[in-house]
Amino acid sequence: MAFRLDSLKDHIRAAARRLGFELCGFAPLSSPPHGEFVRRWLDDGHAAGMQYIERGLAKRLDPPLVMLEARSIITVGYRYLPPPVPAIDWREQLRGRIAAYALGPDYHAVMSAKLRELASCLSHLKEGTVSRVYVDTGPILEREWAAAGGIGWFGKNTNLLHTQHGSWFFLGEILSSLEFTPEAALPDRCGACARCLADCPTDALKPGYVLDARLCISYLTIEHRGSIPPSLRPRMGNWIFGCDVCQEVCPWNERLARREGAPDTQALLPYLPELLALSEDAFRARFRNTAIWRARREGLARNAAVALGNTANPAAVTPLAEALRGDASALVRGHAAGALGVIDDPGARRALEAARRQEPDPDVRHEIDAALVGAAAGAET
Ligand code: B12
Ligand code: SF4
Ligand code: SF4
Repeated sequence: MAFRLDSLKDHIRAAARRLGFELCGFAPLSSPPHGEFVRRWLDDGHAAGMQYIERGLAKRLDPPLVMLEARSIITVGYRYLPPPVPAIDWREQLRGRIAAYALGPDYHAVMSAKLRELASCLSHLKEGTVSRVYVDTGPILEREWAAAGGIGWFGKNTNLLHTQHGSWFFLGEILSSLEFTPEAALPDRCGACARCLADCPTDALKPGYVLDARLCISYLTIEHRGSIPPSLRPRMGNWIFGCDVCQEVCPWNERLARREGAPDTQALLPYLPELLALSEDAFRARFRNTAIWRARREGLARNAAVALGNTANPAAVTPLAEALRGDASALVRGHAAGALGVIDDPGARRALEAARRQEPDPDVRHEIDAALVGAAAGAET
């Protein structure tokens, strides 16, 4: 018979706190309560191109498949304070916007190292304990187990929320052979609020905790590899890596203090022409070991092109025309063409016509043709 090890909870919580994990919860392993929801979400196509979720589904729905000895999941929350957002006109200054979670060193590496330390504490506390640590990338329904462990409640924006920390925290977990009694789940405190649903720029959030990743800016700018549907581009504003809108409008986050100190404009609101022109080497030097690495040079430049178009600022024409003429990636050239098509400026039209004569890629030529039609419509109005 297995031992109940509740007396260890306080020790583990204290060790977690020393390592910087302000939240720590314990959930016995069972079938995840919302497994059916996940299946339906996948069947409805809401995962967009994230095939890895479907591939790892059996493990997500049955954690002992990941680790046979697992009896519980210890979940931790690691806070990150969003910085203040400088009050600048991004259209005028050609500035993109990066989601707060992606600033600074990559949280996967930071948290994994700390979780491994916590796991080694567990084996000191109880000999023979088997542990496996995860942050984000494993086949674990992290919010499910964090909610079951009493760390937060599911907000309507699908993020996990806590009364004191809002949703500005990452999750990580240890699958453990130890057993604990269940924690009480936190009550839902969204109430009648539905701000996140109303304010999502692309209507990606639906009632009933559904996020349609096909529409979500976070998905489009980070995970999506191909062309961004033209109908969504104008709604992306200047978000070029992730999106914080459904968190920023949340009253539980709004009331929290932001990070102190002068805002780091260059990190939070990078200059778009510079990002569009980054070489592979420059991208590596600037973003290796940060979360932004995941977008790759091509993805970030694609996103920068879209945001430059959304500035509608004639000052964006020169950097976009250069990308259309010279970027090695057809994806980037195509998005530069699309962006030029929405800027009402004779230079944009000239750049598109010149590129049309020499562009070898049929998809980019298609973008140029569509952009020229858009530019002509703009000139008539
Ligand atoms: C895939 C993924 C994404 C995708 C899809 C997001 C999504 N909502 O599914 C995209 C790329 C869009 C994304 C975006 C973001 N992500 Co993300 N993402 C993940 C990842 C890898 C898997 C999530 C998953 O399994 N989705 C599948 C869906 C079906 O699961 P779910 O939305 O969690 O749904 C659950 C609930 O809705 C619940 N449920 C369903 N019905 C009901 C009914 C009731 C009554 C209740 C109570 C619950 C409930 O059941 C579901 C299963 O648990 C997790 C890490 C992980 N391994 O879990 C990080 C993770 C969820 N992401 C995270 C973050 C920080 C973000 C962003 C904020 C980043 C940004 N600023 O751009 C945005 C937020 C967008 C949003 N509103 O969700 C954090 C969230 C932390 C937190 N406090 O919640 C995680 C946990 C990573 C981490 N380790 O910290 N993400
Ligand atoms: S991250 Fe942005 S686009 Fe995605 S659901 Fe939230 S507000 Fe909508
Ligand atoms: S904005 Fe309102 S509905 Fe959305 S998560 Fe926050 S409290 Fe819940």
